[in-house]
Parts: sequence; C-alpha cells; structure tokens
Amino acid sequence: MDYYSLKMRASQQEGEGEQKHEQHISGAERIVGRDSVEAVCTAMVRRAMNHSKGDPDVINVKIEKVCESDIQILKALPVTRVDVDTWQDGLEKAFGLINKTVSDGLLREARNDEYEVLIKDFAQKLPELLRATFPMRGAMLYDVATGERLEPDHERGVRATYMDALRSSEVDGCKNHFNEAIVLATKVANAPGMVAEFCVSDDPNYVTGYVASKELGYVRIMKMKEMGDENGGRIFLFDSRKASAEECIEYLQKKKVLVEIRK
Ligand code: WAQ
Ligand code: MG
Repeated sequence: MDYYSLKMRASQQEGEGEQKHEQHISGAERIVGRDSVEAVCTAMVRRAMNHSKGDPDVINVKIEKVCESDIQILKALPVTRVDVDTWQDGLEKAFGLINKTVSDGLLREARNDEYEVLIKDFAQKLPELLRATFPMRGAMLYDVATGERLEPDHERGVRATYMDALRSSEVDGCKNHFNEAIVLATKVANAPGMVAEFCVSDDPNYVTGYVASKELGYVRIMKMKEMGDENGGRIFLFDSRKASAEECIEYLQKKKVLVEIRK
C-alpha cells in the first residue's frame, strides 16, 4: 500500500512591516493510506479553521509520499494511570518517577562514582528545566550524562515528527490529547539513547500530563498543573553514553513511525 504523510500548520500574522511575525495557532500530522489522503486533509483544514485561538491568516498543508519499507511499526507503550488530589501531588509524583528512571539509567551505565553527584544535581535541576521549556515550541533534549542541553536551537527545541497511529482511519477535526500523546511518547521512547520523557500540556484547559519510558511505559498523571495555566513543555531525557545526539535527533525528526495502539 502507498502511504502519505500530511502535515498542517496554521498561523496568524502579528504586527506590521519589520515587526511582522507568525503566531502559531494549530498544527497536526498524520501518516495514512492513499485512500484517506483527501478526507484527512479536509479534516485538518477544518481543525485549523475552528481553533479557539482564532482564525488563521495562513494554513500550510504539506503532503508527501512515504515508502512503506521506510516505515517502522511500534507497539504503543503500556498505559497506566495515577490519580492525585492536587496538581502539586501530581507534579511531585512525576518528578519522582523521572528521577528514579534517570538515576537507574545513570547507575546502570556508571563507570565511576561521579554519577552520584550527577543524580543529585539532576533531581535538584528538574523543576528548573521544566520552567525553561515553557516558551519553547519543541522539546528540550537534555543529556543526563553531562547535564548539557543538546537542542541545536534552544528557543525552538527539538520536534518529533512523522508519526501516527497505525490504521487510524478516523478523520476527526478536533484534537485528542491522549491519542496524539501516546503516539509521540512511543516514538520518543524508541529513539536511540532515550531514557525518559516528561510532558505537561500547554493547553490551559488540559491538566493531565505524563511521564514515559520503555521501562515505565506511559504513565498518565491526571493533574500536573493548575486549571487555566497555559505553561507546558516537554523534556526528552537522553544519555549520550548510549547513542549520539545526532542519531537521536535524526530519528525524532525523520524516521517514519506508525504506532499500534492496544485496544
Ligand atoms: N515534538 C516535541 N515537542 C513537542 C511536540 C513535538 N511534536 N509537540 C509539542 N511539543 C512540546 C511543546 O513545547 C509544547 O508546548 C509541549 O510539548 C506540550 O504540547 O494522557 O497536549 O501538544 O491525557 O500541549 C498529554 C496527554 C497531552 C496526557 C500533551 O501537549 C493524557 C499535550 P501539547
Ligand atoms: Mg498544546
């Protein structure tokens, strides 16, 4: 079967003359069989035209043929759910899971005792790293082995693209946070050198976030921020002793992935 990748990006023009710049309002991407291209394209445009952030000035749609043999099929990470009373409890739970995963990973690869210092430093830095992601459009790529940020552009961050749910033929016009997140998290967890991912939505009405890794699976944490808060971000935690940053970024940005969701 022939597959196509579709990507939509909608924006508004802000300001005049020299000051003019594009403000992102919505985006979506799919990988679908050729029979679905037209319907999915229509649904994407509908989504862009009905976004709560307002009418777009520009909608870009890019449609590319994808060779079936270039597509990697992955099983979705297993999903668990953590209920919490307050968003503070949720955030603490998420930090705890990430710290444990990162320290286990560091110890497994440890060649000397300097990793104890790294582990302590990391736990202290994590809330600060999260705050640093708030203005970013993509994710922070953080090297747990050196404490360095590896995104080529710190303001933009790294974006995972070219992924979709396998045989998801639905052409829904509105965003399903969970479905999109499980696909992204599964691709990210399978990237070379990846240790874990931390995610809080930047949608002010969506307070559920997650932490994920191959070992943890996808752990939904039902409250991770205050309702109405528009700060969100993603951190990809990576270990440079396991793979090079280049191959990890190449995988996140270029590899075509379809994720088989367990029903
Ligand atoms: N690659 C890397 N980073 C991204 C990408 C991407 N493709 N898309 C978004 N981000 C970053 C960006 O900085 C956003 O501000 C941040 O992640 C959050 O993105 O189980 O909706 O699209 O119900 O707002 C979690 C679902 C939903 C939890 C997450 O993220 C659940 C969500 P958003
Ligand atoms: Mg968002």
